[in-house]
Amino acid sequence: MIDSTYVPPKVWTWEQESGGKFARINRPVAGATHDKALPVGRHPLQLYSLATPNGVKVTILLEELLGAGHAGAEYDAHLVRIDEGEQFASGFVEVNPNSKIPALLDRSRDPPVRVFESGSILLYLAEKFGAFVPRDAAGRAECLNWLFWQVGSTPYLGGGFGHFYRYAPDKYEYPINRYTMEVKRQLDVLDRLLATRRYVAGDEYTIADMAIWPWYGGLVSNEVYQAAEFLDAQAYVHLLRWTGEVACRPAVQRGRMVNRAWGDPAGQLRERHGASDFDLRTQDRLEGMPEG
Ligand SMILES: N[C@@H](CCC(=O)N[C@@H](CS)C(=O)NCC(=O)O)C(=O)O
Repeated sequence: MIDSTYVPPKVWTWEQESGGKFARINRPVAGATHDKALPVGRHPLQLYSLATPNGVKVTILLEELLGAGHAGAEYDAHLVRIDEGEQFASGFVEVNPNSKIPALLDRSRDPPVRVFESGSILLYLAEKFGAFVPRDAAGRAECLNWLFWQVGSTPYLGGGFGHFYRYAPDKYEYPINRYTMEVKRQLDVLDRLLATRRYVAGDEYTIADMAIWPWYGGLVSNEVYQAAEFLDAQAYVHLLRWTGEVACRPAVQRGRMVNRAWGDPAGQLRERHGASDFDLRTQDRLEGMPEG
């Protein structure tokens, strides 16, 4: 099947926008586009993010750490509007030269430590607080197997399937088929795994669950790319069981709200600067709930 008659030139040049949802911010070069310092709050950890699945991984872990009593995990979460190019501000580029959310600055160390790439942030925080990574060698290896599986596999889901199925200005059968094949294979990998164990790495809930849930849990519960029907998500029963179980965790419910700037206002906490920031939101939701 031929989708297009495009013949690549000898040397590609950047001449026009390609169209599509994020075409306006896409560039073939790195670096800052403008001078702007990052805001800094009062807590040791400064997070610069947005509640996309990559952002939510980190806010879930921070809320889990705080829920488990690690007071040193207090954080300020600053909203980065990637649709407005804020990831190209000079201050952001200093923390993440790759210009992608999430990015973290640990100001409890001198000099402060920058951490970027969501998988790296999860591991950094889990090691800093000694939590959510098994201590034994076999358990730790299995947890990291799945953490790195997510980091390596999800670009096929996001940049591949999500782009061509949801965001591309025109729908082409060839790339949608190619990436649907791969995404369904990945869903089957997880479904078979979760048929044999409660959590991704075993009996223990770990950073591997926190990395995988926002993407693959989001996909089968129709929150990511609205593709659950297209992918026949109801067939992945073990993945759905785990998705529901993780979704019920209070820290997950808090974490997914942080730096969220779209959708139901009751599910948004655009900036988080303290635990009490959730109280008003919770109140809003409870007031809107039917009683029993
Ligand atoms: N591998 C990176 C991916 C991060 C990423 O792609 N972030 C997206 C939002 S989910 C972003 O900041 N996009 C802005 C851009 O591409 O300019 C990670 O896991 O942290």
